Order: sequence, then structure tokens, then C-alpha cells
Amino acid sequence: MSPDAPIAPSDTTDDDQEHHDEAATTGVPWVMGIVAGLIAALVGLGVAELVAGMSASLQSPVLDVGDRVVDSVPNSIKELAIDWFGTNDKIALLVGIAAILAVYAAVLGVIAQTRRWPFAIVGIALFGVVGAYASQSTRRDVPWYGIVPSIVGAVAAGVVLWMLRVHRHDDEPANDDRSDDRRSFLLAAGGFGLLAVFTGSVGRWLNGRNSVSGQRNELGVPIARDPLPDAPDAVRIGVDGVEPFYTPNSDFYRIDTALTVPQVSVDGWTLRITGMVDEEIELTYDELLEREIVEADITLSCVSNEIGGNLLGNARWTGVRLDDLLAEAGIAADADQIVGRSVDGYTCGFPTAALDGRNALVAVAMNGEPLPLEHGYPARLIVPGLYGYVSATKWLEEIELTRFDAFDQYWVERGWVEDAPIKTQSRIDTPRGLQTVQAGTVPIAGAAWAQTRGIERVEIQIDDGEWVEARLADPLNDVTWRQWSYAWEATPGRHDIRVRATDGTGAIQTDERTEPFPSGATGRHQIVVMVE
Ligand SMILES: Nc1nc2c(c(=O)[nH]1)N[C@H]1C(S)=C(S)[C@@H](COP(=O)(O)O)O[C@H]1N2
Ligand SMILES: [Mo]
Repeated sequence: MSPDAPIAPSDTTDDDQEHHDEAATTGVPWVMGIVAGLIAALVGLGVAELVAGMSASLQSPVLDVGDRVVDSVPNSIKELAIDWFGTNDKIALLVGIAAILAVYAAVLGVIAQTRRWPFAIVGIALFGVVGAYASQSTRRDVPWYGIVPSIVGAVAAGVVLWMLRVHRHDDEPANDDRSDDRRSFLLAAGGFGLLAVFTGSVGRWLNGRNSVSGQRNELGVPIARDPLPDAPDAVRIGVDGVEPFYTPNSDFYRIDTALTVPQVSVDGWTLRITGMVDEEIELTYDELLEREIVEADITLSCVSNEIGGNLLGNARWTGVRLDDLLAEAGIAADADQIVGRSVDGYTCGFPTAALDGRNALVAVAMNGEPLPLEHGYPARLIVPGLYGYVSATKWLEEIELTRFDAFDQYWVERGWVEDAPIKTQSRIDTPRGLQTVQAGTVPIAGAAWAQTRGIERVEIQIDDGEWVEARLADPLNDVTWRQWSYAWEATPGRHDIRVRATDGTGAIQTDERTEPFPSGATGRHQIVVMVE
């Protein structure tokens, strides 16, 4: 108690407490509390980032918590997030976490300025515990010391919050000291703000050292024993507005559960083939490439693709045949599931029966470049005809032979089907829905796909007219999409355009509308256009 305190009844602790409370709530602008809380949180995160930067197996608690959220949100919310934010859903998630954290920190900051400060300490401890828990329960293999960034960060945040308290119980400032208080508060807050920026940036930089993009840029693409010829021009329908036949890597859709792109160096990377095999094998990157290299053109599709959506892309993949690799290991007769495990803990799983001679690959290159980091560098699985979630593990490190009754992969645990062949689909790329076009001949064009069955026919229906056959570009093979077009004599007014495809077995794409969950959307793409 300072000697010149406004009231100083040194013997009545009750009054004393009350006075403190009042000073805390009326005397300290809550803005200071909020600022203190936010600065403390920033220092906590910065320090955690710095600690995480010290080892490649550590990551920032924000990402750990984010991973937990990704793994546990219900399918409906996940679909909403993809609907609203598209492939920015991850950024949206991190922004959401930051917003919640900011509110939480602000509240703790205000509490810390009052007599109830112990609650703020408990609040910060909780923050550390949540981070520590998240670090231990992610999919990745995390050492026990994965909790260290959270704990050290929480302690740092607590210390800062304590030091930014304006009123101390042992040293009650007088009213006329308040501007001094404010000045020293601002100085301290500014200093800690700088500390947050410094630790955060050094931490980011340390984490960035793990990037393998430089290594990837220097890596060559292995040469196939029988390189594929360039696709003939006839596979392209030649109408403006149709997605390119080969999707450029930079435009290729990206879907995964990874908040940060795993950085897997080819040095030290191995691919293990394990489980129900005669002999487990382990190959380095170079040993993998000593196998016969093949190329294959395959259209990859995501089960979450909505009717008319663009969660699919076509590429020329280079790699080693999966059936060759598995033959080396020898598959046990009663194994019925092939599981692909990623360094990030993701798993896919598909039937051994899918290996019926089709070009399933352990791919290392995509469209003539090493796999982009986002698409699974240095190696991933690609299985024609199966949705990506059951087959296309990126950042692959292990292929395990097992049984469906013994193991459920990541999305099967979340209710998606076990066996997920790609459904026949077709999409109108041009004109765009709700576009206004001039009366006269208007090309309608797009793509259709039914990987492994191929596309035999595409038909168009205008309003309630007859289904009429579209012109088809040549097929490249039966596991890539096929482009089509139709020359429409457009008359003024508002028109519905519908498309349907027939696959190589003669089955017409169903009209029945279903959501992507749990086995891929069905229904026909339909657009409305205005003709002037
Ligand atoms: N490691 C890992 N691999 C993964 C996924 C994932 O979340 N993690 N998602 C799968 C899904 S759902 C799809 S559709 C494809 C998408 O591959 P792309 O991002 O290269 O287009 O990757 C598959 N492989
Ligand atoms: Mo997917």
C-alpha cells in the first residue's frame, strides 16, 4: 500500500479489497486490459513458434489445434466450409481460430487487471493445456515433447500478462500517478509487442528452413521406359471456355486435411511396404526410381465434387506401377485392402481387387514436373477409377496390406464408404450458368468422365426438348475425361440446358440427385442462360 493512497485504512483488509476492485474496474480503462491480453497472447504464440522452430517434429500450437478441428468437425460443417470458402477453407479455419483466441485473450487481459486475476492465470494455463493436448492427439507421430511449445508459450503469456498489470495489490498507485501508469504500460506493451514480432518472425524463419521447395526445383523427372506420345489434338474439342485437357499443376484442385504442406525431403525418405506381405520392403527414393518407370494419363476426382463442380483434374503422371511393387513384396492371399499412409498421418484404403491391370501408380511426377509440394512431393498414390479419398495418398511413406475388417481409413472412420468407384458425370463448362449470350449458334461444351468405363455418349437437353447427341472429342483412354460440344441454335429468352453422359457399359448417368456424402454426388448438371 503506497503511503499516499487515497484512503489508507491499513487495518481493514475488507475495505481495502473493495477499494481495489473499484480501482480495477473503474480506474483502469478496460482498453488497457484488452491490449495487455492481446499482447500477452501474441508473445505466447511468438515464443511457441520460436520453440517449435527448433525441431522439425514440433509445430505451432495453433496448427496443432487446427489439425484437431479439421479431424473432428462433422461432415456437414466441412462441406459448408468448402462451399463458402472453397480451397481457402484452411485459411478461414486459421482466421477463425485466431479470432476466438483474440477474444479469449482480451477477456483474460481484462480479468488480469482486476482482483480476480487468478482466473486469468487459470485461463492461460488452460490455453497451454489445450495446445499441449492438441499436439499429442494429432494424426502425425508426435514425440512427447510436442507439448513444449504450448507450455513455454503459455508461461510466456502468463508472465507478460502479469507484468502488464497496472494495479498491483502491494503497490496501489494514487490517482495522480495514472498518467505515469499509462506511460509505463504503453512502453511495456510496446516492448512486449516487439518481442512477439521478433520471436514470431524468428520462429517462422526457423520453421521455413524445413522447406523442400528448393530441393524439389533441382530434382529431375525420371524418364519412362516407354514414354507416352503427346496426346493427339483430336482429344480436344477446341471450344473456348472448356477446361484444358491437361490441367496445369498450378490450377489443379487441392484437397487434403493438412493445414501446412508437409515438407518431406527425398534424403532420408523411404517407402515401406508392410503388413500382409511375404516380405516387407523399404525403398529409398533412388531405389524406387530404379524400378521400371511408366507414364499414365489419369483424371483424378474428389468425392466431394458437387454436380458441375471443379474438384477434378487431369494430368500425366510418372511413377512406378503399384502392382509391380506389391508383387515384389508378395501379397498374402487373404489381404483385401491396400492402405496408403502419409507422413501427416492421413490414410487411404482401397480393395486389392482394384489392381486388375489398371495403371495404379506410386507417382513422383505430374505433368512433367516433380510432384508439387501441395500434391504430395515426393511421392503419392494414383489409382484410376477410384475417388481420391480412398486411393490417392499424398506425401506417401507406407503402403500396408491389410483387411477391411481390420482397418478403417481416415474418411471411412467419418462415415464415407469403403469402396468408392468414381460415378459417371458430365459438366457444362460453356456457356456459364446465368450467362447472357447472343441469339444464333452458341457452342455448348464441357467434359464427361467415368474413369475405367470410359464415355460412349453425351447428350444435351434444352428446356423440355428431346435429348440430342453432342459431338465427342476422341477419347484418350478410358481413365481420362472426354470433351464434348454441341452447336445450339439459341433463340431469345431464358433457357435451361442439361447434360447427361453414357459410360462405356451403356449405362446412362442417373438423374437422381444425391449429395457427395457418403459415396459421391449423383444427378445431372443443369444451367440457365439468357439469350438476347
Ligand atoms: N496425405 C493426404 N493425402 C490425400 C488427402 C489428404 O487429406 N491427405 N486427401 C485425398 C483426397 S480427398 C483427394 S480428392 C486427393 C486430392 O489430391 P490433390 O490435392 O492432389 O488434387 O488427395 C487425397 N490424398
Ligand atoms: Mo477428395
